[in-house]
Amino acid sequence: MSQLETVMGMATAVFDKYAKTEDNTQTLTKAELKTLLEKELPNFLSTGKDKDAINKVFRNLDENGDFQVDFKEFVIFVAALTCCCHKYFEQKAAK
Ligand SMILES: [Ca+2]
Ligand SMILES: [Ca+2]
Repeated sequence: MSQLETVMGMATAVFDKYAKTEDNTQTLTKAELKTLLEKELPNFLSTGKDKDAINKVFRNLDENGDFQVDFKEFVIFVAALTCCCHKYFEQKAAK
């Protein structure tokens, strides 16, 4: 697989891993999202100190308002976050 294909596969694997912990296996609850962010994005999002932060992130991600984050909503979030971090990754790659 190419690098990009690997990234796509890994994004899917990460989502599945946390989505299947509780409730609907196809979607993330707020608790599942919180664990995912803490474990997988510790450098980008610190939700630990601000108790309301996870609520804000969850509300922003849950575009259709069903109190679950589905794969599409997750991918949009990852894409948006990657855009925000574009410069950061460029600098890292240049080193
Ligand atoms: Ca779930
Ligand atoms: Ca949703």
